[in-house]
Amino acid sequence: MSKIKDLRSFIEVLRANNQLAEIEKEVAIEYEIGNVLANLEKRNMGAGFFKNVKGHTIPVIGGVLGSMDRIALALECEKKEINEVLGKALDNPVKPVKVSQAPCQENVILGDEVDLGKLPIPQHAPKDGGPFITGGVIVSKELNGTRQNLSFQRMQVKGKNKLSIMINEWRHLKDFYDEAEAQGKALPIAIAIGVDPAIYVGAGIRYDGDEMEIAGAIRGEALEVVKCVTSDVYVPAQAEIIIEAEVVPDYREEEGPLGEFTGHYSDPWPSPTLKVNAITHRNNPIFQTIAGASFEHINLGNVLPREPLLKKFTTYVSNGVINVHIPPYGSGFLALVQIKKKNPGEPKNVALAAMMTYVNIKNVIVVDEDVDIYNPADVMWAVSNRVIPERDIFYVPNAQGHELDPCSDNRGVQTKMGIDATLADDSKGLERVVYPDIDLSKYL
Ligand SMILES: Cc1cc2nc3c(=O)[nH]c(=O)nc-3n(C[C@H](O)[C@H](O)[C@H](O)COP(=O)(O)O)c2cc1C
Ligand SMILES: [Mn+2]
Repeated sequence: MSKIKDLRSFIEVLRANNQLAEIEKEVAIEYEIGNVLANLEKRNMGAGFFKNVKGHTIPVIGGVLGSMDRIALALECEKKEINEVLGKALDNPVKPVKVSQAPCQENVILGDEVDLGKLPIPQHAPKDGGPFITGGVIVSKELNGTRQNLSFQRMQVKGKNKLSIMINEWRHLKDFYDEAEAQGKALPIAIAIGVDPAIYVGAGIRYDGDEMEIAGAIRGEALEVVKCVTSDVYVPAQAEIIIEAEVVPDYREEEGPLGEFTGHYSDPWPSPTLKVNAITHRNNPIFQTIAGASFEHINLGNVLPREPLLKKFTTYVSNGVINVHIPPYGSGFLALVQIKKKNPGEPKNVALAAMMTYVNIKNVIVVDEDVDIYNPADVMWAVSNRVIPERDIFYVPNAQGHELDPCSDNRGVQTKMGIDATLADDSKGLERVVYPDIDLSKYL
């Protein structure tokens, strides 16, 4: 059995592995939490746990899954096994189990007592349009059925019991909401804040079923869900905080701007709104947040959900593929492939396969087995040492990319680029200098 079953137990794991920055100093909800999180990320100093938030009694944690090291801790595997663990989870879903009592309902706030202002909802980036819930997992259920779904949607606070919610195209929540709206009905949903990181990982993945099953598969056991107090949506039992709400039909209101995954601000957007009917929470709850444009945002939305298929597509083209990575510093537009090549043309075929995996993937760099794809310095070293541009770089003009990419047009049309950064077979028989890894604790 996993020792991680909720956010609290994972915080213990982070603490034990020096991946937690514990901040006792009082911090402001406007900009200061976001700024500290961004600076922790730049210096690779762990998740930020803010114990003392000005004007609030609830502590805030952010950046929980902001690095591959912390993701490996969450998935209880080595960094290089992350793709494999997720690929296996997708192939072996484990359905959740219903329970009648749950920690997330230790405290119940209903009706007029509901006040979103009592939750420490941060304003992260300097030009964000207001406080946003960004680290809430939306649990939805189709109106006339039993199918549930997990996803992330940004939500701006618009009142004591009112939020806006941005629901993009090609989302399961959009299917559920469109169906409800066509009948003129509100769609009940719930927002789970602060859960087992396996549930966060599941929520970022597109899967044609209940993503709680993917979270269960990651843990290797059925996860517990409990019925909401005001609806028949089933939510993760160990969540810190649950906001029970409904998406109102036939109404749109502008929300935004917000720092997006490209590292740029998105424009304000007319979005549906949520009416909040209840807030339930554990005793001494912890509020979890994800800063916009942070590595955590990109890891959950672009890296983890896409690496398993990237591995499949590139391996289909070459069985010499060792590992793949979509680094968060590339906004999901860059893919790295590590390969043991047998043919000089192989890296180019592999790069083309990577471009086909997802429209977002624009630039692909293929490296040899001696290059660490989790280390940007090593990748840049390979590009600097092993690339002859006219031989190794190729372009695919007018291909489909992502419309938020600053280098694409409004339909997302753009040029894709492949770089073969593997050492050419005829390259003077050079040998790389390698110092073996050692355990430095013996010396320090
Ligand atoms: C931090 C974060 C924020 C996101 N914000 C939004 C959002 O505001 N609107 C949206 O539609 N998708 C957003 N996404 C993407 C979806 O949550 C993601 O594609 C998810 O897999 C959708 O679930 P589905 O496949 O069940 O529809 C976000 C993802 C992450 C990780
Ligand atoms: Mn889904």
